[in-house]
Amino acid sequence: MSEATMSDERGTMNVGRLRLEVGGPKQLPHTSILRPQTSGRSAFSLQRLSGERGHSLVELMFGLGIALAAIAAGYTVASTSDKTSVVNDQTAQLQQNVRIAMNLVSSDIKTAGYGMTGAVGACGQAIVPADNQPAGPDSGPDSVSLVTPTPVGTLAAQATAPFSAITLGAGSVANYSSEGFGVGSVLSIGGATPATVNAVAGDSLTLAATVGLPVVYPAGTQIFWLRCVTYSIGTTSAACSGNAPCLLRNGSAVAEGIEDLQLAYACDGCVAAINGAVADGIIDDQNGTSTFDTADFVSNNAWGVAPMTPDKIRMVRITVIGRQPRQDPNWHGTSPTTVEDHDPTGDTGYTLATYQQFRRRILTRTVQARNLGL
Ligand SMILES: [Ca+2]
Ligand SMILES: [Ca+2]
Ligand SMILES: [Ca+2]
Ligand SMILES: [Ca+2]
Repeated sequence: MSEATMSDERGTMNVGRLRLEVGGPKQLPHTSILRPQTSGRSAFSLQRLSGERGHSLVELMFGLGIALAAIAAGYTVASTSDKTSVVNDQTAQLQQNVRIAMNLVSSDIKTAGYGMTGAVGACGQAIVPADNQPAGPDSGPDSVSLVTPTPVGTLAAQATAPFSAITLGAGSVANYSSEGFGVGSVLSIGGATPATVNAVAGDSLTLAATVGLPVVYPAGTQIFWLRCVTYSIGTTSAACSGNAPCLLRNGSAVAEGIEDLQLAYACDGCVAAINGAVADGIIDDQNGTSTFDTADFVSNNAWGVAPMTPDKIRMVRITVIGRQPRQDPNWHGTSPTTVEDHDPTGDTGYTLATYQQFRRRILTRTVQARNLGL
């Protein structure tokens, strides 16, 4: 404090004196003190000049010091501000990535199935869980496969049962053929009637079976293509087409910076001791509390042994963990968080120091599967 005060005082004094020097004699007022008197004038000038010459270097150095200090302070503020700005941008991006991933997975789970009446591609059921390690604690992310509807077009003309062919709007088939739409594709007509494509000619589709129900679908009815999609986590830059990790949907990166996906399932009719494993519209009470709570979601199971099979799933608890793409050596984040049956400290290559240098966001959402058809 005392040093600062001294500096301030010296600065004020010196600044004043510097001004006197810079202003020069021609700016000085014609006061009686400075008014020239032949001999006195030269004495005054010599005295002033000699005095000023001695101080001006010190003053200059001091002034320079103040200027440098001011510049350094300004640089420090600007540099800190830049770093804060970068961190804020990355945090906002992280939030957005986690939300994108959650919205994709949760919306597909909500519509999983969509009136399917048999296997769709690799999906034997509307939801096919794939816990990382079904027999015990996980050492990585889960994946899940789902039957999802893609609207591919609308009926070009009314279809009145019985019918075994439909025609879509011009260009509909061409729009999706590159994605694999064609012979063998499973359809849902108007979200109500299932069908399978047997032959394709332009936008006319021959169906594998005749729709015999007494139904009429007017022109403009939406036709959905049911596909089995798989969500998983990519861990290499090749898989993610850029920075790893990422969320993959059928092998294509759909959200950056997603490190973990964990899923737990609540089911009805999946416990032999509860209502004889018959679904009764009430989520089975896994922990015997007589209330529906978080422990009624099953996180560690193969879902391959009756009665705990995928067709009994009614709700899904989804957790998405995102992290910033780059490590921040100055950041020492929270301790590793166990999500569902995945404790990251058990992962291959885990070290606490590295783990803590990533900023993370965890988002959990519970969704109801509404369209389970089987
Ligand atoms: Ca798991
Ligand atoms: Ca497990
Ligand atoms: Ca039940
Ligand atoms: Ca319970």
